[in-house]
Amino acid sequence: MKKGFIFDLDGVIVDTAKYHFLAWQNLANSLGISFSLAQNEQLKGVSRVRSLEKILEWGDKTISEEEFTRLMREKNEEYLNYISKMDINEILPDVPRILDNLISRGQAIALGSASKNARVILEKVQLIDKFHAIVDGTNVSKAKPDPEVFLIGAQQLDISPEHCIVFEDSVAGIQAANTANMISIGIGDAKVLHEADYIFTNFTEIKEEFINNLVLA
Ligand code: B16
Ligand code: MG
Repeated sequence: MKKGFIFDLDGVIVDTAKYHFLAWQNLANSLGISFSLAQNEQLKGVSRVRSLEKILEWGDKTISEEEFTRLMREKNEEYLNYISKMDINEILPDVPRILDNLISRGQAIALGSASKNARVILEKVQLIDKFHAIVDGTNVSKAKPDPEVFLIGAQQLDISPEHCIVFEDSVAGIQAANTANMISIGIGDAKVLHEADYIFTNFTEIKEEFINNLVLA
C-alpha cells in the first residue's frame, strides 16, 4: 500500500542545531545574555520568531520591534553563512538508505519542517530531488505542536493522515504528528521523545523489516 512518509529536517536529515547554536549564541551575547547548549536544545523545532522571544525572556530583556527584526535578519545571515558550506557529508547516517528504500517501493515522501531555509539546505546536501512534496516554514501559519505542517504534507502527497508516518526529533513535532493522527517515529533520546509511537536513536537502528511492516500495515 502507498503510504506517506514525512520527514522533519533539522535533527532528522541533517544536524543544523549546531549552526543555530553558534548564531543564536552570538546574538544573545551581543545583548549581554548568556546562551547554553541546554537552552539551544529547547529551541529545536521552534520557529525563528519564537526562538528569539524565548532568548529575550531568558535574558529578561525587552527590545523594540525594529531591533527584533534586525536581530532576526542578522541571525539568519550568520546561519546561512554556515549553511552555505554544507555538503552531502552532513547528511545524518543511513538517511539516504531509508529514503532510497522508500523510493524503490513507490512510497510517497514529504518534508515537514519549521525552517524557512529548508529548501536551500536540501539543495546543499543534494537530497531535494528525493521529495515529492516540501512543506516548510514558508508554507505554514501555525508552528508545531500544531499539526498544520504535517497535514499540508499529507494533502500534497494525496495520502490520508492515518496512512502517514512522521520522523521527528522534537517533542513538539511528535505531538504534532500524534494530533494529526499519523504514526510518530522519534529520532533521538527515548526519555525525551516518550510520546512517540516508536523511538530510535538514529536511522542506523531502523531495519528493512520495520519499514516493510509500515508499508504493509
Ligand atoms: P529557520 P525543523 C526547525 O527546523 C529547527 O529545529 C529550529 O531550531 C529552527 O528555529 C526552526 O526550524 C526555524 O528555522 O530559522 O531556518 O527558519 O526541526 O522543524 O526542521
Ligand atoms: Mg527537528
